[in-house]
Amino acid sequence: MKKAFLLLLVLLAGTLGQAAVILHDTFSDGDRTDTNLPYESGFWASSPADVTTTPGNVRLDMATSSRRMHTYFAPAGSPISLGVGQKLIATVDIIPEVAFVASTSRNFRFGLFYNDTQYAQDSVGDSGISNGWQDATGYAVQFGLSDTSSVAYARAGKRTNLTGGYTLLGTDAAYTWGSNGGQAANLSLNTVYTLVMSLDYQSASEMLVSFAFLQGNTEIATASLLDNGLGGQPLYTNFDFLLFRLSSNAGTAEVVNFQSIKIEYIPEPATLALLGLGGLLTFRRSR
Ligand SMILES: [Ca+2]
Ligand SMILES: [Ca+2]
Ligand SMILES: [Ca+2]
Repeated sequence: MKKAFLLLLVLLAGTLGQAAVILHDTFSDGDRTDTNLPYESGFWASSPADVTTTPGNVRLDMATSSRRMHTYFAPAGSPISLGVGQKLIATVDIIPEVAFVASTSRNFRFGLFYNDTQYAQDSVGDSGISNGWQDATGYAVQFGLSDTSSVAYARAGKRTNLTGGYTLLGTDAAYTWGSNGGQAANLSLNTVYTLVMSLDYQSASEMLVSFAFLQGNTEIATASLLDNGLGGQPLYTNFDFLLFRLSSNAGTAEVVNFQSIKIEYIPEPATLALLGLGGLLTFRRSR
């Protein structure tokens, strides 16, 4: 009896808050266009001629105009739907290459979104196809990359204007932004940096959006936003794609090399713990 009880405790601990990997693509096959969740998903380019893929690397060659890349982490029509207490976390490794281009613009942008239609293809416009992304919902982060100490502050936002005809990530006015966070400053070329965007559905009325810019385990910059119904829009709880929009090489880098994209879903520890304890009590009584 005691042994079985201990075994149950161990099993329970293993279940608590365990992340489910929804997508983890490291492009090890040198192909960015194949999809086989959870380890492969098409990583679509607005300008495919500017993207070079080799095993482990998706290099986006930037110039003076914007480029986008997006990937789906859930099948069409089946978005990840967060319940209260659950989290969705995007972790992306990038390497800035060739040169930083000084700027104080927040030109490195990405977000977690949901749209009623998926566009699993290259050459999709800034507003989707037939402006389908104009009403896409979600949360975003924007910041600048720099090898100097002078660079725009990171901030997190909620896409709150869904009817103004705005592009998905190109127009600040489509968002309600949080206050300034830190700076991704004094960076080095040919170094892996990690972007972490976390959506924490803390209560029925609060979604906490958090961003961290890391080198290894060292936090270089953070930003956050608490959505308690900002912009007169409900909390967004459905997500199926991750989209990057680099507005220019300025404030980003001449080449941004994507190494890894990981999306994790974290169930609610409290509920699991209660269910587990309930199960344990039932188990003990029945013995
Ligand atoms: Ca692949
Ligand atoms: Ca739409
Ligand atoms: Ca370039």
